[in-house]
Amino acid sequence: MVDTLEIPNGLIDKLRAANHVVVLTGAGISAESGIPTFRDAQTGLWARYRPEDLATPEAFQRDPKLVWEWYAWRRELVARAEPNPGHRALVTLAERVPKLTLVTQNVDGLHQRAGSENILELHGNIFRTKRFDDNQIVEEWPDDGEVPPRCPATHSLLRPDVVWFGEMLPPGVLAHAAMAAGECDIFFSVGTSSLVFPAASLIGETLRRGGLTVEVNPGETPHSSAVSFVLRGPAGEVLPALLE
Ligand code: BV8
Repeated sequence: MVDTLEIPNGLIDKLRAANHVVVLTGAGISAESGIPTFRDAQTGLWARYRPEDLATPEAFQRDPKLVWEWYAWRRELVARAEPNPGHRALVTLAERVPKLTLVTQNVDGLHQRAGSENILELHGNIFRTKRFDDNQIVEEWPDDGEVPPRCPATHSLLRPDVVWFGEMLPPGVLAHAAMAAGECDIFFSVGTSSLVFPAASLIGETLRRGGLTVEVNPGETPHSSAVSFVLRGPAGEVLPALLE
């Protein structure tokens, strides 16, 4: 519990003095909304599936129905979930600091539903759908029972508008996130195992120039020994405590 985990005064003072704060979030910030993380051994999404079996273009070409239904199941799960105090604390933080750049690896849209704005979605959004052939977003398709559905105009198979392993991230979004990490006063890494690239390399843009870095995570990550502050607890408790 956070009350056994003191928020260092030095960090509170730095946060109050900060002009530009970057927050990078991962699946961990949605864990307290009931969304399984990717690597949580017990309930993790990967516990039942291996990433290369589902989150790759090859997997979709191999078994489009399996991949579509896995995302449909996750969309259902997320639609029933609610943003948690961790998401909401970031909305408040954006009101407190002159500039907050929120970068997320999550595709669940919970930051938007909490009220955050101008979110940099590095890996897309599970509620957007696009043509497999040419990546054009498609808003509607016939509910004719075909799985995956097809674009009514071109008949291309449809897929979620998320970045799969082996696919490039949206270039503009990644460049914006890297620029923010390169100039911010504080970089928060919240609820991410920091194992997936290039997202996991963003903190390096801050570390390299001796900027302040904070890890919010109940568990260790490859960055734990390098960051300025480690707040070893759940985001839903640690982030609100930062604002007290
Ligand atoms: C790319 C969207 C250029 C889809 C995701 C071989 C071939 C091709 C590429 C590679 C390769 N080898 C390596 C790569 C690069 C690859 C990669 O990084 N692989 C890893 C596995 C090594 N990256 C890519 O492919 C990227 N593209 O590089 O393109 C390229 C192209 C061709 C060839 C070479 C290079 C694309 C990566 C994006 C993949 N898409 N998501 C979907 O959602 O289905 S990744 C997905 O996994 C998430 O988006 C996220 O990024 C990642 C999961 O990480 P986390 O969010 O950190 O979640 P995780 O479960 O791991 O950790 C949760 C954490 O929360 C834990 O630390 C836990 O302790 C903590 N936690 C738990 N509870 C709480 C908490 N924290 C706070 N509070 C709590 N309550």
